[in-house]
Amino acid sequence: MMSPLRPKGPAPDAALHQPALRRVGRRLLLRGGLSLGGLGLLTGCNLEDDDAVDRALAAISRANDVVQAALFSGTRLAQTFDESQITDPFPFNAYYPEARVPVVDPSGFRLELSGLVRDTAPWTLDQLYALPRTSQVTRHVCIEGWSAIGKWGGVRFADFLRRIGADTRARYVTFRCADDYTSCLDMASALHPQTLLATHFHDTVLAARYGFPMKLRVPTKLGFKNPKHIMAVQITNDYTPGFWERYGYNWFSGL
Ligand SMILES: Nc1nc2c(c(=O)[nH]1)N[C@H]1C(S)=C(S)[C@@H](COP(=O)(O)O)O[C@H]1N2
Ligand SMILES: [Mo]
Repeated sequence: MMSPLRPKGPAPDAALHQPALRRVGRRLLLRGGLSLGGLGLLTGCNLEDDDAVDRALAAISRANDVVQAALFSGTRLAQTFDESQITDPFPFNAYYPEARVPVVDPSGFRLELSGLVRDTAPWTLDQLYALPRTSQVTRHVCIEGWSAIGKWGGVRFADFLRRIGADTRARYVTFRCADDYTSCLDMASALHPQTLLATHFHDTVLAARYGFPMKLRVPTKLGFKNPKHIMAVQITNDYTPGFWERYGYNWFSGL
């Protein structure tokens, strides 16, 4: 839907899926009873070619994100589950196969902080592990059509943001990861009480394939909005599309 600005690094399968994404977008649109003529009326565009249709669909998709973000309730909780319902084994997913999971050295690790934040001192893992930890059993829903229940533990991200003196009136929190993944989260979702800076999974330190040293667990969002292997956190008013958003996935992607 949006033009594919290729992120650097190895080309993921998504590059191949781009035309498929467009087809899906069109099919959904037409199934929703909107003809191309109707789309033209709605957007005030003359849809004479494929690019014009794609631009119109992209505009609707962006409007959808704005509406979803405006309707998001910062307090409505995602469903939680019993530990007996945990999915075992929990699926692994990334834009590359499991053999290429990044290896992060715990001893040298420092979480970098930047942007609209009072205290940008980097954090060691021991400092992060010493923070008050809560855990939740929630459902992870991947856009690729599977879901799984897991238990994540870590510090409430809202508490962490307050502790570092983040300006919580800023619009976004962006994440840079040890692979070439990036993600950009709206502040309301970052402050949601169930959003965790998760260092633990199933009561042990997060395994490499699940995002060591930490992932952001956001149970109110689709799986791809849960960045693994977080290296750096930035508080900002500037929107930077995340890894999958650059291939057309919707930025808000709430559940
Ligand atoms: N750093 C990083 N984070 C990522 C991804 C990735 O490729 N790299 N994939 C996302 C997607 S699409 C999903 S479904 C989940 C998968 O998490 P899991 O391996 O714990 O199931 O991680 C998300 N976070
Ligand atoms: Mo996903």
